[in-house]
Amino acid sequence: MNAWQHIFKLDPAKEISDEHLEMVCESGTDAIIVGGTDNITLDGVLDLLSRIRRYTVPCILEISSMDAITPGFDYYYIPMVLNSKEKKWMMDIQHQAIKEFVDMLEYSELLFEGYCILNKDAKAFIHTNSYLPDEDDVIAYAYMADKVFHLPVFYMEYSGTYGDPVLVEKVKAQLEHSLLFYGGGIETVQQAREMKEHADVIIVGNRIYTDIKQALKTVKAVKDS
Ligand code: 1GP
Repeated sequence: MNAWQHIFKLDPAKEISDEHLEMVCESGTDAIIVGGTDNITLDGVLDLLSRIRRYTVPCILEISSMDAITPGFDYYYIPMVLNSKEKKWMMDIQHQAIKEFVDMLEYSELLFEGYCILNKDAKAFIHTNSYLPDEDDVIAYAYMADKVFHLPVFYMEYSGTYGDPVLVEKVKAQLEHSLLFYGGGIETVQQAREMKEHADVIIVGNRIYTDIKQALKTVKAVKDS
């Protein structure tokens, strides 16, 4: 997992044809994350899981709803939203999930992500009652993820909009141990390359649904760079 560079994120609440799903799974990406914010149901998650399982690509559930947790994934990513104004999204939901599901999930399959949501219009930002941190705030969160909480991943989440590569570079310089994940608004080969220059892993989501060909090109773009 430490050598991963590119991940596609599929939303169980969105439709994807078998043909496009095959393209995504066979694209050479390092893994597929199943995750989203709205209308996440167990049926939707199970349907996508069984369809992705036809392929060999590793499959991860990013847990956003306790009602949609199921065995069968290779890994489970659990966001801890550092810039939420409510402790619930940083600590309490995760605490509850561990209490309820600890027997079902192997510890080695779990990965806690220090999430920093940086697009104020993103559904996840609104849903988790987050505030928009300034640059110094973000860098301090990166420090906390890396050196206080020792989280394996610090995730700069711009979901739906393209972020600031200069800030991504500054955050990367702050991290000694945590991997830097960047996600949000990657639509072109150039954007994929620009963010991958500093982030360890880029995550491409929405582009799969708006222009599958461009989305697929982001894989080669980062693998060749
Ligand atoms: C969303 O970070 C991912 O959680 C990817 O964002 O959908 O904007 O590509 P996009």
